[in-house]
Amino acid sequence: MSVLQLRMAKDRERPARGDQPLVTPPCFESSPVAFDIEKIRSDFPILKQRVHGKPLVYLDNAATTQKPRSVIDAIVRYYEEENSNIHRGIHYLSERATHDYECARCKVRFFLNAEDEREIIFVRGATEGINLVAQSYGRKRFKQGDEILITAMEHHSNIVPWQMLCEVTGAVLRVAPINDQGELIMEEFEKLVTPKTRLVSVTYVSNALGTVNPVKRITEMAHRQNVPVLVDGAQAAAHAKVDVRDLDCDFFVFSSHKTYGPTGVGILYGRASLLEEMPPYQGGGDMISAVSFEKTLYNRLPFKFEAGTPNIAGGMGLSAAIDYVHGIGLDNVAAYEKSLLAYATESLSQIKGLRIIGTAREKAGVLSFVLENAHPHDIGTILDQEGVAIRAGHHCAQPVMQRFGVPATARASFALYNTKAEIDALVAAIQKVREVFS
Ligand code: C6P
Repeated sequence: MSVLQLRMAKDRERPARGDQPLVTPPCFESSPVAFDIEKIRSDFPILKQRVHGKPLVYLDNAATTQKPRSVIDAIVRYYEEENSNIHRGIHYLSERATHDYECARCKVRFFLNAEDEREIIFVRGATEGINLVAQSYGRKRFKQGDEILITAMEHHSNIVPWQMLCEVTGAVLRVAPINDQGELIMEEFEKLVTPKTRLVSVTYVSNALGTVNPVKRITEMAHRQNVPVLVDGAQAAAHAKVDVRDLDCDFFVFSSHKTYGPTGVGILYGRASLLEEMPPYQGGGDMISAVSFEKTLYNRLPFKFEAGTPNIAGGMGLSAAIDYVHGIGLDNVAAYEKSLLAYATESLSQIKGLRIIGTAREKAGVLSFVLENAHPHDIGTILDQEGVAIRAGHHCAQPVMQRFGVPATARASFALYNTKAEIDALVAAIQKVREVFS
């Protein structure tokens, strides 16, 4: 992988904060190089581990991805060389940390192809991003009888915040159905976008089924009725190029930790015109421009939504993670993971008594399955003894389990460092489960 070359972009003619000096954001100027799996694997220190005496086969990437050395180093570097609070100090360390943190924001902007850094809000993760929109955008605008449209394949993070909002506003949650393959039924979806719909909120990629939703078609349909669209990109951002302007979505959320970055940080992208009108989500330091007991004036975007000291080290780590995936090239990643998924689907389909849950035509690297006579938790436990890490359970998507009539599934999920040999190890371990339970 080539080292990312960063070009210092021209200063923008916009003050970073009140009358403080500008930060100088970087832009990408790298072209991805050939996909070298051995090199990639060597970038991830944890993959060298043995678990229960067996080489670690990490196939729980939809829960969280492993971190490359460069991300770990970026976090250590911040604490060793820059540790200070940002946006507040006038001393060297604070200015340096502020600069790097704002560079991270700029990098996210390019990563998502957003128009402006003001549209990039640092949050704790996808969950907080959705809650922010629900509480800020939704509380202000929604009233009795208004409708929020989601799909039957959503993660709880894209269900519960809307239910909470419905409780206080009297709005109603509508759910677009999915077919037996786990695909959104577009005709039904379209019928559910009505003059009462105030927001559509859909996942890009289902964490439980692997289905990739036709987000661009969804935004077109919703926008024809002037309905804004939130895209939950938690399972998408690390696996394919995301272009919020091409998708034409109004909000987009993702979590750093599923994108090779650290936990505790994530991004809410919002269209500037909508964010401008939205009230702050939380109050506190940094989100204000002036406070008195009579009145508080809020800061400008994006700081209006960033109350309190943020996860600064997390931002540095996310920045390094974006450099990392950008250096490999998300088109390369998508093609590679597609080949892994095809190989795994073919291999697992040969296993007697195994049923794949989620067989959509458009799928990302998630393979959910059930096995005759074996509970998914038993599958997970036996696989773990073989060094194979998968997730077993409802994957925080209980309505999906109900839709498919299963209490839980076992789920293998792939990332750019996985190999076909690891899928063979998964298959061999599943055969052991069969031996135990047959
Ligand atoms: N899914 C999984 O194992 P947070 O927890 O905020 O980083 O991400 C929440 C979230 C939102 N949407 C989707 C589609 C997700 O998959 C997730 C997280 C993990 O599938 C943990 S439950």
